[in-house]
Amino acid sequence: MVSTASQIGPFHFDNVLMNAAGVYCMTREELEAVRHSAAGTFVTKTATLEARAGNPEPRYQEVPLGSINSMGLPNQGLDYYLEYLLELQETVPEKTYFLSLVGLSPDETHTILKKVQASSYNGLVELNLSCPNVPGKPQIAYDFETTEHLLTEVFSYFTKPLGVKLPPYFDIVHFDQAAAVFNQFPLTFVNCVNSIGNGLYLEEETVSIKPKQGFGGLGGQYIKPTALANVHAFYQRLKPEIQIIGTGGVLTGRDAFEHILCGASMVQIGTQLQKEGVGIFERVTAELQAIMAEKGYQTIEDFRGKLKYID
Ligand code: RRO
Repeated sequence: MVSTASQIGPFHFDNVLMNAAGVYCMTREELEAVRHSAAGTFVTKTATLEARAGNPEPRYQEVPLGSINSMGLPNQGLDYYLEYLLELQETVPEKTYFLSLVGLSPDETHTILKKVQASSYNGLVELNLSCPNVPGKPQIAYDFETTEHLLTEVFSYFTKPLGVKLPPYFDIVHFDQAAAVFNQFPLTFVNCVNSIGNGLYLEEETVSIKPKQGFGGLGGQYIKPTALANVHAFYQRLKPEIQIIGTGGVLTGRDAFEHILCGASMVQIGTQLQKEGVGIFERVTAELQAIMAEKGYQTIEDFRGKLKYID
C-alpha cells in the first residue's frame, strides 16, 4: 500500500500535500475547506498584528503559465487565526497546522511572536521573510544581515517550532550565504519558495494588476525550475534537523514527486489550488501515488532527496 504520509519535526501528516500560504487560507471558511479536503494540513494567510485590507484590486491575475499577484498582505489579523487554531487544538488535538505570520517592522514581528509564545498554541509557525508586495518594504530574506539579526533576537525568546518562508535565490553564492545564516538557528524548516518577486505581465498594452504599476509576484508553471533548485540547494546545505517544504509550480503528481526527489518533506500548492479548488488535493495525491506505485516506492522516504545526477 503506497503512503504519501510525511513528518515535519515531531509532527505527522497523513498527506505530504497542503495549501501554500496566501491561497484558500484568508478566512475560517477557506481553511475549513482545506481541512476537510485530502490535504495533510493547512497554513494560514500570513498574519500581521492588526487586520489589513491589502492593496487595491485587481491585485491577482491568472495567466496562461501561472499567476501574478500584488495582494499587499491582506489578512484578518493574528488573533483571528490564533483563536481558530486554538479551537482546533481542542477539537482535533491529533492534528497539526501551520500559522504564518510577519510584522510590518521587526518590532511588530517580535510583538506577534511573543504573543504566540505566550499562548497555548502548540503547532508550527512559519515566519514569512519573503513578502514581495508591500510598497516600501523590501523582502527581508534578501538582506542576510537583517535576517541574521532578526532570527538571533527571535530565538532569544521563541521556543516553539518555527520555520521561515523564503524567496527564491538565483545565485550559488546566495544559496551558500543564506544557508550559512539559517544553519546557525534551531529552525524546524525552511519553505522554498515564495513567488518570484516583481514580474510584469501585459494584456495588450496594459499591465494586468493595479498595485505597484503592475509589478507582482509570479507563481505557477513559470517558477517550478526555480523552486526545485531552491529546494535542492537548501537540502544540500542545511543541517539535517532543518527540513524543507517545497512550494512552486505544483500542478500534477509529477511536480510533487519532483519536489520530494529534490528533498521536500511537505509540498505546497498555491496557484493551481486557486485555479482548481480543494479537489486538487485528491487528484494530485492519486497521481503521486500512481507514480510511486509504478516505481516501487511505498513511502515518501523511499525517494526523498534522491534525485540522480549525471556523472
Ligand atoms: O499578500 C501578498 O501580497 C503576498 C505575500 Br504576504 C507573500 O508572501 N507572497 C505573495 O506572493 N504575495
